[in-house]
Formats: sequence, C-alpha cells, structure tokens
Amino acid sequence: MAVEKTLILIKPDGMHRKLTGLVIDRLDAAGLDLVGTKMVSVTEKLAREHYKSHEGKPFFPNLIKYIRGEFHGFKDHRVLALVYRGENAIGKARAVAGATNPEHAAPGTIRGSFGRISTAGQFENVVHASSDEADAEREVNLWFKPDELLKG
Ligand code: FUP
Repeated sequence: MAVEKTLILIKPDGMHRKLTGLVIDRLDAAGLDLVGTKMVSVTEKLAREHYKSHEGKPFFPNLIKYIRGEFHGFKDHRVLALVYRGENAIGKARAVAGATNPEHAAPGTIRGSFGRISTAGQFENVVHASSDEADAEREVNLWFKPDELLKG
C-alpha cells in the first residue's frame, strides 16, 4: 500500500463541541502520523477554494458559512488543520470519519457519533477528510506551505 498524506480539518462544530482531542486520538489509534498542524482563520477565499467542486450547488452558501464558523459563533473563523501521513492514510482517515451524511455514518465513527443535520438541512459532520489522492494533494498544498510539514 502506498504511503499517502491527507488533510483533516476539525470543523467549527467539532471545535465548538470540544472534540479536538477525540479526533486526534482516533487518528492516532488508526496508526497515522501527524506531520503538520495549525489553527487557521478561514477566509472567504480559502473556503471557496477548498469547496470549489461544490460551487453552484444549493448548499454551497451555507457550506461556506459553516466552515467559516458563522453558525457556531467564531468571530475568528477558527478551524484546526492537520496533515496525517501513513499507508493508505486517505482511506484510513475516511473510515475514522464515517460517511459524509451524518445520518448514514456508521455508529462509532466520528460523524456517526457526533455529526448532525441542522434544521436548515446543513450537514454538520465535525471533520473534513480528503477524498482521494488528487484531492489530498490539492488540499494539503492549499492549507499548508511545504516548510510547515515534516519531511520524510
Ligand atoms: P466529504 O468528502 O465527506 O467531506 O464530503 P463532500 O466533499 O461530498 O461534501 C463536503 C461538505 O458538503 C460536507 F462536509 C457537508 C456538505 N454537504 C452538504 O451540506 N449537503 C450535501 O448534500 C452534500 C454535502
């Protein structure tokens, strides 16, 4: 299996509900290595770039508000960005996260245990995890500069 890097974001609902430690613990238990981490104040530009594949979809405007912390009262737009490395890191991190829709996420996954769908229909699914190799590379480069990651 290939050694991969993947981007994990602890989204504003995860930050608000103090799930940072739990998410890191689950990814540690999956055998992945943390090679980069930082608190990020998510600008409108970064949010739109990160979710550009969803541009034009009905949920897009709320997706931008959600990732910028506007639903959870974060005036500083905080999220925690993490890069993990390991064999099959992308698949392992997605297994830990669970399905995108919290209603479909298996019990015991982060999203299955802690995700919800708001009354406005917005998925609040606690974490982002890159979906495939191309997305992982694009996203790691979008959120981190090369010298912010451990080499190896
Ligand atoms: P994921 O790769 O699991 O983060 O999922 P997607 O890239 O497909 O979706 C990104 C985000 O869009 C999800 F985290 C939640 C949001 N979303 C909705 O709110 N409604 C939808 O119908 C699909 C996605």
